[in-house]
Amino acid sequence: MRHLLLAVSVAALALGGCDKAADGGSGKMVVGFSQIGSESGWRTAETNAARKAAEQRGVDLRISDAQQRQENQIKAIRAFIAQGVDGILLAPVVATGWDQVLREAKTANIPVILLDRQIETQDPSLYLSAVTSDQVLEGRMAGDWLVKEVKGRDCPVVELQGTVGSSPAIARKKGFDEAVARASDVKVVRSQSGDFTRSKAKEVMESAIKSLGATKICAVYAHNDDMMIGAIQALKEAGLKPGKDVLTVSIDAVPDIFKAMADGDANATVELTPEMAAPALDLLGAYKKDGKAPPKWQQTPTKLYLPDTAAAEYERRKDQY
Ligand code: GZL
Repeated sequence: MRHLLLAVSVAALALGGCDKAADGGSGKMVVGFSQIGSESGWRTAETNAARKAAEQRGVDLRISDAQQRQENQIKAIRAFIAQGVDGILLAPVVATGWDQVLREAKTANIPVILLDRQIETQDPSLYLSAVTSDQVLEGRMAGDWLVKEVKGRDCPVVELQGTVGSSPAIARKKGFDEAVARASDVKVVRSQSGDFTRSKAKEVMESAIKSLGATKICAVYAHNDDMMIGAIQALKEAGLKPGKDVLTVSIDAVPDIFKAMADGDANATVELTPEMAAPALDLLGAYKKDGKAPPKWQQTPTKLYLPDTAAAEYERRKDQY
């Protein structure tokens, strides 16, 4: 009988005290952040901004780097659940395959907030809210700029897509296609994933130049600036002048694209703020306090930048990344 009592009291302590176990008695809100990796300058900036936001709010933020693999993100979420954290931030590397593990978080009463990317699910109750930009708008803005820039001239475009199956890659393609569909002269002649990285995008651009012919490319549209930086290297190595012979438009507004614009090697970028964790932690804090569900989507702003402000924008941003 004594053993049974002991077993029951240990179990009760573990269950009842899981919040206590998570914060180790510090009294701080404990949040697990399943981050994708460090595939781009923007991603690294988001991680740094998340650390700063947690510090400013006195939140114990535990960041796990999934190195671009969904299975590592799922493992990290399960570990956060076992630790009994107060909330989970998830930047989902791809849009599908999250229902099971998010159901486990829901069963454990742990709210999940999506950062910078959306998921596809039949059950939106599986996450508390999503802090993201409007990624279709980003693609549309990039396409509208290019259509205006070429003014009716015939313009074959190479598109460097983000990670296959990720919400930004799907949405940014959709938005760009909608914008250029209205202009018969602007046509995507090659569209391939550069996985949001400089190195993969450089390879894809090199093979596009080889197969299409250097003089046949009027513009490059990249789903993020890091891929555009890789493409710019490939274009230069092929003897082309990016920003002049070949127009460029990409997304993120990282310092290096402003440097490229100031050097005359790039033409346009659409801004995406890396400050996604701050609003997410505020939403989480408010929810933990009053239990009122926030709006399902907290949209971050979108803005187009051109070379005329590039030098100043580079100076303003270079220390944030
Ligand atoms: C978009 C974000 C993308 C960035 C890339 O919200 O998920 O992932 O545009 C990053 O730089 O890799």
